Amino acid sequence: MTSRTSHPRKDAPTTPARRHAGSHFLTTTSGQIMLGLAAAGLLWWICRLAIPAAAPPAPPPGRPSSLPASAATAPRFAPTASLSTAAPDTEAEGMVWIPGGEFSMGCADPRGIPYGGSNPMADARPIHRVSVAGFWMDATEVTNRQFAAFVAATNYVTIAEIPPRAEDFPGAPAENLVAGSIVFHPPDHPVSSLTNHLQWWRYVPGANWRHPSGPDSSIEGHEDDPVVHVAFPDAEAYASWAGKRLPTEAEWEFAARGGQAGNTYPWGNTFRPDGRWMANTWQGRFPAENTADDGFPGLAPVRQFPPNDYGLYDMSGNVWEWCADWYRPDTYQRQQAGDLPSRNPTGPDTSFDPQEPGVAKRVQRGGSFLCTDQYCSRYIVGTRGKAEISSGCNHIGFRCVKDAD
Ligand SMILES: [Ca+2]
Ligand SMILES: [Ca+2]
Repeated sequence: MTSRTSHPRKDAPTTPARRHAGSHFLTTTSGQIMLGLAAAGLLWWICRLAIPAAAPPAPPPGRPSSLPASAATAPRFAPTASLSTAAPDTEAEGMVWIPGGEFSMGCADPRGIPYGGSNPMADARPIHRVSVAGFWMDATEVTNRQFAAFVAATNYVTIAEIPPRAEDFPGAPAENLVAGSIVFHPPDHPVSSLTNHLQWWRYVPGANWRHPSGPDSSIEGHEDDPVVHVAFPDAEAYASWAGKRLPTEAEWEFAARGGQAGNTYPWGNTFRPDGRWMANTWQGRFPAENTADDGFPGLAPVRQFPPNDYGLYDMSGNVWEWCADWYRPDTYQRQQAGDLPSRNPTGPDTSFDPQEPGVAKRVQRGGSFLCTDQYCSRYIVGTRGKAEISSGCNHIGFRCVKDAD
């Protein structure tokens, strides 16, 4: 559906694990090729990773500087009606049972609320009623330890580890045909504008899940950190191997809300209740100043912050989490209108992002350790993110779900 996904491919890779990518194989290949071409123009294209393409617009004149969270979130939400489905008798190791039910999905305009940032989040409206069946969900983001077990069992090779092929990009300089991924690299000085994210994103040859910051970095001692540099097909491949699947966006949000209705965060409406840090986000002036007041300047091992009412950790912050749905900004409008189902929704059939027409994107949720009220405040539970499906990054991970047997 994009120039990348339709790029011709003459043969297939031979590693058995590659077959896990299934129908996404062509996408995987072409995406990796693009990642290898680290020219500035392509980097600009690739680096738009679930973050605003430009500085979000300033609040309109006359907007109150601060609204109580209840005023910003409550009016259009209705109570969650959880199903009475008890957890199945069988255990699911490392997973918690999410009972399912009907809930109000979406986000009120968060501008003007504390920690709400300045992005109107229009793609998360209208707030609308959605129902999901019960399911199991990983209590945590998938960790390096878990992903290593998958790779050991399958010899799976992630997109970021595969060098691009010269024949797919005739004329590309050989030095650009290198495997790698996108890494956050903060500038050593404050930036005057947040419109140019090339100021803090770099394509790093040799960066991948084993080497999150580049070839000289390692996951040794970080086994309980969430795995990163996983593109969408990589996450799907892990889920398939584990007998699981990626959550739909509706499942993810139902779970993140923990049975509550209309809260700003998975834990409530106060960003720091009683002064406690509830998620791994960014403190300081983004992107140059990182005070790490929450204890973690970068990734945190999973389970470092309190779980939500369903027992799920890090549903806000730490790493973005891939969802199964294609991204479109009008998905909620179509669901509200009955054009898309509101019962166990799986999203639209195709992707479209007016910021980058023709680029295939899946939904991501929850924000990351880089989220701040100055930029991309998508730790707010009802907000939505999106990313090009073949692009990994050192703040993108995932967790899985599983249906009841
Ligand atoms: Ca932090
Ligand atoms: Ca997360």
